[in-house]
Amino acid sequence: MGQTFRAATVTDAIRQAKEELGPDALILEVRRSAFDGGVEIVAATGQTGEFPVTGNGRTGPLPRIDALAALRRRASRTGSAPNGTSGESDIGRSWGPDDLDVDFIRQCGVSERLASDLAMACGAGSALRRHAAVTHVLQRRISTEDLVGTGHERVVAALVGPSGVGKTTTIAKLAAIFSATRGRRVALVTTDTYRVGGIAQLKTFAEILQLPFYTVYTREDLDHALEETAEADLVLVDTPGCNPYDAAMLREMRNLIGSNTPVTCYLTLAMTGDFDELIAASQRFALLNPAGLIATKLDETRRAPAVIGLVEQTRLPLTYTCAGPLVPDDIAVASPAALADLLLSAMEYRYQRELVRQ
Ligand SMILES: Nc1nc2c(ncn2[C@@H]2O[C@H](COP(=O)(O)OP(=O)(O)O)[C@@H](O)[C@H]2O)c(=O)[nH]1
Ligand SMILES: [Mg+2]
Repeated sequence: MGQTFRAATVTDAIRQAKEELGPDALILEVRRSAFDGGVEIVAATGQTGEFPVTGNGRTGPLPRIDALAALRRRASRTGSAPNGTSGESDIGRSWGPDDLDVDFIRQCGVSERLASDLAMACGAGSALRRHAAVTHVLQRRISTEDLVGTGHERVVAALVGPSGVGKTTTIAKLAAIFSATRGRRVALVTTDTYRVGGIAQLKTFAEILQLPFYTVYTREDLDHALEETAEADLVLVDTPGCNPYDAAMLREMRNLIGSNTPVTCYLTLAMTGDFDELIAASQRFALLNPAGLIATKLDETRRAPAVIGLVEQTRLPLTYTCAGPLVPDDIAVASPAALADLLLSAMEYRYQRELVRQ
């Protein structure tokens, strides 16, 4: 196991590692820090025999070992080669996207054209070039943006979505990160007065983080809470799980937070769901006019690239991705590079599985 060092630049992080572990420190991994835009390196003393093969996939690790290329070569030698090139080497396959890669990406809900461009990019020569090529394609075709800008304008954001997708957990993660590490004044509001324990869940986080907390039953309550929290830079509004097919509940929610209020809604969806259902839910939640998407439970699926299809189809910018329940660690700002990591790790997993099946 290595030790993690965080700093603004790689040089600074390496200096820290060498001070701590000695001049022979081995740098095992370099990755972007998901939140403060700095870097993290994992280093160990020179004598260690341990060597982690991949990063956690969430914070944009730079791949050191080209596992995907190795797996593709083995898959092609053992007969499951794409484009009918079984038994041939990689040479001669660079002229077009790999059909199996296109199929896999299409199955994640991505359009034929984007899947083809992504699969083509996945064929790039080295792991780093592949990552750069996929990131480049995503940069042009998929929009991502942070819910809170770099300025200090006040943001009032409500997380809306079906039940159990992780709205309350994500609010706790955002509240912890923005108040503790980004120094923002955060206030919490809940409108989840339906479910037993709905209020208590967020109230507990508010107490732990020592943040102002308001429970809102009516539009007047909300106006009052927003007045009371006028000093806060970020007000996070939790909402009850809403059945996308319950039109009355959606309207009720729109009347509370979705119309003539300074609240911006973010649609939160768990990526474990069936893709068509996710699209249907996003169409139903359009009533609340969401400004962006938050994708959760990416850790519980092997079809994580579905998030690319979802962003492509809904045309909503992706703000955050969550890949685990831990507060506040399991959240990352969405970016084309992070989505490229997701896609490439899912492809790697697919190749590994194919090899095991043979
Ligand atoms: N594996 C995993 N679990 C999550 C994630 N986000 C939330 N959860 C869990 O999902 C469950 C429901 O979360 P909750 O925040 O109460 O959902 P809500 O009904 O949308 O507010 C809880 O057990 C959370 O710990 C995630 O990204 N990955
Ligand atoms: Mg909740």
